[in-house]
Amino acid sequence: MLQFKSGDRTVSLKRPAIMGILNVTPDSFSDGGQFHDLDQALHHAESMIEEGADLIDVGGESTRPGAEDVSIQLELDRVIPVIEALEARFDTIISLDTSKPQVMREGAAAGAGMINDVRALQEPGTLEIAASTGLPVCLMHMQGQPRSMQHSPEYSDVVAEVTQFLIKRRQICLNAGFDASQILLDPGFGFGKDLSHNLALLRGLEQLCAEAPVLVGLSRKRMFGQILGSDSANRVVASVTAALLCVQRGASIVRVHDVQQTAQALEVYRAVNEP
Ligand code: 7PM
Repeated sequence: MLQFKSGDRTVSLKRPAIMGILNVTPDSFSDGGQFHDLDQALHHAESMIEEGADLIDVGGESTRPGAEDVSIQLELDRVIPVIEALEARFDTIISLDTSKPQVMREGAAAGAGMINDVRALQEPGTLEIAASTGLPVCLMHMQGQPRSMQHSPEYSDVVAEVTQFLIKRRQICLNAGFDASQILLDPGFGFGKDLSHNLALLRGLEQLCAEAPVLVGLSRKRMFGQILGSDSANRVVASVTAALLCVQRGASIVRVHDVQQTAQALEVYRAVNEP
């Protein structure tokens, strides 16, 4: 599986790819209204593309620990205009971060090129709808739900359990009609995992990478505040380091906020590994 296709666009997975995280939560400090938010999002996306993002991840539901659910209409209102505008302006594949079937359907119609589901297509209706879009999908592991997942995550063998879960979900997607090359797996760093779980997953990432192309998201996560021993506001260097460690273990796509810095690290990685 050296590439995945999205319509007429292809992302080569021979080299690690960068997915830039686009913030589309409304700007509460401005009274500029929806146009202002959309304009901000487009500028942000444009900079990430210039800095080297191969994909842009658009999400209208906050999955941060403790977050409450967002209504279908609110999620659609946040993401659809952004997807339409990105699709009209850029060639970059748009990844849609959602767990709702209606948002998957309308997002695909608006031009999304990939579905990123932190609930791994387990919500009612999502497996069928996602399969019907024909788009590639990222299946992520999460223990519990965002509201309470960090309360006391427990595993007997976190690497084995996460890997087994993802292999099972992947098989269910294959049965539903997905092509093997259209399925990415993601261990879900920080989603119902404490620091020791996150570190074990990173350490053992090769096991998952042996199964399918892997996407990882560690960017600016709390685990770095814990490692650095302070609630360090600046987690960029830590995040880039961890992204590189994942790529060394075989990750195909890194989902990041800091595209330019990650792109520089991957340039060095490539220069060493592709003489
Ligand atoms: C607070 C904590 C805010 C965590 C936001 C987050 C992933 C994802 C997210 C991931 C995939 C973030 C996360 N994380 N999708 N969505 N993998 N596939 O850092 O690790 O943006 S939300």
